Amino acid sequence: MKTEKYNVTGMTCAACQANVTRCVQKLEGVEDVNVSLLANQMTVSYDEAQVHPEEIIAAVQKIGYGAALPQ
Ligand code: 9UX
Repeated sequence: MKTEKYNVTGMTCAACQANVTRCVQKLEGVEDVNVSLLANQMTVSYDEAQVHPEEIIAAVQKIGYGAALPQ
C-alpha cells in the first residue's frame, strides 16, 4: 500500500470534488481517496500491484480536471 498526495486543478465547486473522488475511488486497487477542494489536492492510498500514478492521473484528466504529483 502506498499513499501519495497529488495536486489537482480545475475544481471549482463541491460537485467537482465529488466527481474527482468518485472517479479515483472506482479504480481497481485504490483503497482510499480524500479530495480537498480548498487545498486543490487529493490524497490517494492504493495497492501498487494493481494501479499506478499514471492511471490515477489519467482518470482525473479524462473527466476534465488536472492532476499531478508535486514536483
Ligand atoms: Mo460544479 Mo465542477 O457546478 O465540473 S461540478 S463546477
